[in-house]
Amino acid sequence: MDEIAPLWGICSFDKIKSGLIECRAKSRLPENAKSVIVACFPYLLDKSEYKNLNISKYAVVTDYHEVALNRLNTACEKLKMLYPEHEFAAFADNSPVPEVRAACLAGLGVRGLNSLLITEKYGSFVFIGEIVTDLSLDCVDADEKSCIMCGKCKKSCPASAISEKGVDQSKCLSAITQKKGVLSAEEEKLMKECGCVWGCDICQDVCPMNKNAAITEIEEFLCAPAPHITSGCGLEGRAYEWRGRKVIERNISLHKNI
Ligand code: B12
Repeated sequence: MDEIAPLWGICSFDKIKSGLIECRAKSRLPENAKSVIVACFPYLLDKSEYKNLNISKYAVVTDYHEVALNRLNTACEKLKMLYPEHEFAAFADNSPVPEVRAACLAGLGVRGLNSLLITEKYGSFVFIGEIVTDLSLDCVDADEKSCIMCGKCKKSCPASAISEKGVDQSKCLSAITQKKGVLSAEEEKLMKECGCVWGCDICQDVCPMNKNAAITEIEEFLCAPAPHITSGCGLEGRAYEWRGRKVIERNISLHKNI
């Protein structure tokens, strides 16, 4: 697994079973799932790669769904050769697994007030992916811990989406940038003020636990950064491709009118 991801751990499926997310991918879960191998894929780049940044840092690198799934599927193939009678299914993001929770249980970090996993080495700038298997593995099953609760993310969120109850998805600016159709005047104003065409990093950028976050060593992320998107630019292989051109062009046009 060390070749697949620089940070990984294992939690038992039983611990997350009650919080599974309803989605199409749920049908791929192995019957009798017992363990979840959770992997973190750090994505922070050197500051010099963020010149003229107009999208969230997670979207600057090659689409993480592809990168994480390629790597995790390679691991699944190897595991299947070692344990042919067992099932291994890889997921990343589009997953029934509540990934932040699973990562905390696997001992990979703590849950931030901003609801994100914060790791010691890479801060919260990691993607999460996992392999669910019916093989019984030694599980960490750590106690879920919270961040230092300084409240900076809550205070800095321009949409007041963060509270002790969690993140209000209907308010979160990252979700607004993904919305289809016509935005409300309030939503447009927020987007214009923040100047981000896709996603939002404010709650991560102000987090003191991210101060010394290490840069990624993942080749696929280092090789083709695209920090700035413009009208008509290619969407292929990027994390925002799934949302389609209409939404991206609408967001870009909002920033032209500032
Ligand atoms: C829906 C979703 C969103 C929504 C809603 C986010 C939200 N916070 O609710 C929107 C579109 C807004 C969003 C935005 C972002 N997202 Co998102 N998102 C998801 C997705 C697909 C599902 C999350 C979910 O609904 N989980 C269900 C809930 C119930 O799970 P949970 O929060 O763990 O639930 C438990 C908690 O409620 C827990 N609990 C809550 N508080 C506490 C506190 C304590 C102390 C304890 C013990 C327990 C606890 O009890 C529940 C029971 O299980 C996940 C992928 C996945 N499959 O998990 C990615 C994911 C969380 N997103 C990710 C990312 C990168 C982002 C953005 C940073 C992208 C960006 N830059 O714009 C932003 C961050 C915004 C933010 N601060 O949350 C990453 C996070 C990586 C990390 N380091 O944590 C994930 C894991 C995707 C991935 N594979 O990497 N996202």
